[in-house]
Amino acid sequence: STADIGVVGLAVMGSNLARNFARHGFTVAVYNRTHAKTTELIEAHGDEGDFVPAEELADFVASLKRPRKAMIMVQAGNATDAVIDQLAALMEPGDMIIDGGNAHFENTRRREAALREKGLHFVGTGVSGGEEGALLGPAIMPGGSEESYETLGPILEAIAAKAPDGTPCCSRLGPDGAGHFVKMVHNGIEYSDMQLIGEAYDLLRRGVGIEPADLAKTFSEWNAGELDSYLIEVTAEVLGHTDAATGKPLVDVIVDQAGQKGTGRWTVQIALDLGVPVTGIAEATFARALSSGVKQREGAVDLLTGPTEKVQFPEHFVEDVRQALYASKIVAYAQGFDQIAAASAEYDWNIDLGSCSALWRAGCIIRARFLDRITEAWRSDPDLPTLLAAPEFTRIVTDAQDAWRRVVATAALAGIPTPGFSSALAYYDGLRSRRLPAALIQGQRDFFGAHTYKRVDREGTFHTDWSGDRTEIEL
Ligand code: NBP
Repeated sequence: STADIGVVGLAVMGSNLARNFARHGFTVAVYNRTHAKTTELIEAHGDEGDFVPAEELADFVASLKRPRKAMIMVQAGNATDAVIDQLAALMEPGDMIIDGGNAHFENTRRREAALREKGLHFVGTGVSGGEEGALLGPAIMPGGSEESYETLGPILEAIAAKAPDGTPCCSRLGPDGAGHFVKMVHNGIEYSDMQLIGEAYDLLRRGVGIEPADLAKTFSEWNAGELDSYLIEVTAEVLGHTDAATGKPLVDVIVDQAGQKGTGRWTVQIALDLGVPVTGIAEATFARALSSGVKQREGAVDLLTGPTEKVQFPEHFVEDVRQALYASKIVAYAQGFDQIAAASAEYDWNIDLGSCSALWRAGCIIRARFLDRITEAWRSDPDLPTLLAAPEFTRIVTDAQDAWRRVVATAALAGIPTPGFSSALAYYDGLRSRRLPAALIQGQRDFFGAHTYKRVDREGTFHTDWSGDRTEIEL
């Protein structure tokens, strides 16, 4: 046995990860159900490092040094379970199965518990950065036991992306499902970020009338400042691209129905269960659903009218939109971190939020300059009640709020939907309100359901006898 690590599943992600291991000097065993893919990989890239190809899974397992480390990169769901069962039957106590696919964290918890019974380590690992990341350096979010990370960690850290300060974008986030959970919220934040950028584009294009080629320049300029991020960079690239067939901006010939593979939906579903308001992610997920709701859109588009008065866009509106985007983005991240913290408490994961933000600084889709600041915020105070309470972020959102309000108000007057900007501002205003109408809701609940209420001036639980003489009863 010579291989430091093995990869099962040699579609695009698995092949690229295997090459990344090999390029970093690790001997990597490779196996794919359909052997032709293994042969193709070796023929095309076998000279990049030390590969040990196997036609049978038993040979693959036998080629791994102990404790064995087999990383699965197959389709999430049943395929992953099938491969886990086959590997587990061939492995011995102390060996590790690493799932780098996009698994639901509940599945990861179930698989980890089952393999732990057999003395095997199961390491559910989020891998972000797509095909290119897998090859050149992804952000890696492992869960699993501390013991597994002792020998696996250095190998994953070697192939991970490196943050600007040189730190690997990989650290153990917590036991069982912690890694896949953090990857899921990463994807949720990605949805939110993309929606906010989409709204900024819509306001400036449809509202102000700026052409895509000019907006490409605007986004490039933004990318040179505090909004510096991969998604803003990608936006400038897409907006600046002309369709070869029609000569039009490509963005004008793409069908405006956003797809989704499900991680945004998972994030929102679980946030509802945890009771954490991730309004940015929810609005982004629903906005994609609205865009794909062809029946409703076609049925309404000619019936529902827009504003009857012409809207005056404020002076410096482009800068207002930039500030609204930045503030809304900070809210989206604050909500995502709240969700990670809530799950960490629920499942006893003890996730370090500073480590999450630190490892998102490179390799992944939401990599952004301001993650440095977020990391500093969590490192200087891990007990912040919300990211918005970190002095620097308090200042940024406070400074942005006038612009933010102008943008949301103008968008409403112009009839341009900004669910991301609007919900982020509503969340901000909710947090800063000393009194919320929840007091009235408690009154209503007590009226029709005797759900009781608490008083601001006394301890205890109270109910008003609404159907009788309306005296208050202390319970
Ligand atoms: P796919 O998700 O397309 O899966 C194809 C691979 O699964 C092939 O190697 C295939 O083998 C294997 N496979 C299947 Br399908 N059923 C199997 C079974 N019952 N037993 C053994 N092998 C089986 O590959 P991918 O696009 O490279 O993605 C791999 C994982 O990475 C997925 O979980 C995906 O969600 C995740 N992913 C992550 C990112 C990211 O940015 N992090 C991007 C893309 C994908 P075959 O060749 O014999 O059919």
